[in-house]
Amino acid sequence: MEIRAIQGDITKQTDVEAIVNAANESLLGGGGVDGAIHYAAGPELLKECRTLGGCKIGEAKITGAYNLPCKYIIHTVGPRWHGGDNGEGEFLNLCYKNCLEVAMQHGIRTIAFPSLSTGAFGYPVEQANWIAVGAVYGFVEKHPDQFDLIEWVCFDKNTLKYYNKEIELHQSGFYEEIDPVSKEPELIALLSEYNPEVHRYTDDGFDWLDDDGYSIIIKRDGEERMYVDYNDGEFTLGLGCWHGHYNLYRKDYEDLIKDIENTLNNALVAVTIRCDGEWFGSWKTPVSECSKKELIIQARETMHKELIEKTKRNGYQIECEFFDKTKDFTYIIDSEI
Ligand code: AR6
Repeated sequence: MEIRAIQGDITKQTDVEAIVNAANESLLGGGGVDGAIHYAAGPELLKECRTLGGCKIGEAKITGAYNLPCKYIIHTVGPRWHGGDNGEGEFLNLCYKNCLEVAMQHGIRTIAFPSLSTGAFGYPVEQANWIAVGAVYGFVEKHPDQFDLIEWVCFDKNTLKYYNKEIELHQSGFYEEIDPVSKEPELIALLSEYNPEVHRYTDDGFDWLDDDGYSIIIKRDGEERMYVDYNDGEFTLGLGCWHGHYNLYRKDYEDLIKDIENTLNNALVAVTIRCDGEWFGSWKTPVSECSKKELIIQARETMHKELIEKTKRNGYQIECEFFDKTKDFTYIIDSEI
């Protein structure tokens, strides 16, 4: 079973039984890949399409392929991009799922997709790629042994680059989920020389933890300095005023371990900005990017417009907190007007 992306013209693919068409609701042809497929398949395709009664966004319908080298064409209608908050992702996901479902029903084992929705329908390819590749990997996981080849035939190099990137991430295990409960001993071992306190939901003040959740706290001179929690499907790392979340993907867990190690080595710094004593946000940064100039740039990136105006008038503070408290420092940024 192979999942891949190649560059080419989908109408010329000879190694698949079916190709997918990025159609519109009428199924009566159009521009882009739809136009190319109708042109290459010949007028008989349009005749068959007329009998189908159109197709809704996210659905898939199958026809013969006529003059094309493959056997079938699966027509689907991708979502038009309206900014991303209008269910575009779900519809795009449905397109891939339904095409594969139809293919499976027809015993099709090799299939080529174009980059659905990323042409005339305006879906940004850097957002369509992870939905598309995720949908295919998700389907294949649920239906193993049903396909021999699923590929994207990308018209241009840039599109190919984005699909390849996502496929590589899936193949490298980036999206594999780790078991957080089995990681508890590993985390405790990593922190063992700092006398970690481990808490569960039965402990006083920890009833916010789930049954399988845990909270590992490191104190220095009696004061909480760093913590690592697993709860509600994610890890949290806290240092001083900053905390960050890490999901259960293997790659994210590796980032968590790196961040813990860097925190313990005082190579990771928690930065907080305050204006008139009020907290306005925290983030983490490597110690190598902690010059006053760099921190001001980072601060500006996190601030909304109103806050920028306020800090210009009243000035602000940038606090840097290390695991080793003695290294903490604060920059006072005077008003800029
Ligand atoms: N082979 C492979 N990919 C192609 C080909 C080809 N021959 N031709 C274009 N592409 P689009 P959409 C790429 O616009 O965004 C039609 O008018 C193209 O570069 O074809 O889903 C329909 O009738 C892009 O990366 O599909 C609908 O009205 C990708 O295919 C509407 O466009 C998709 O671009 C559908 O829009």
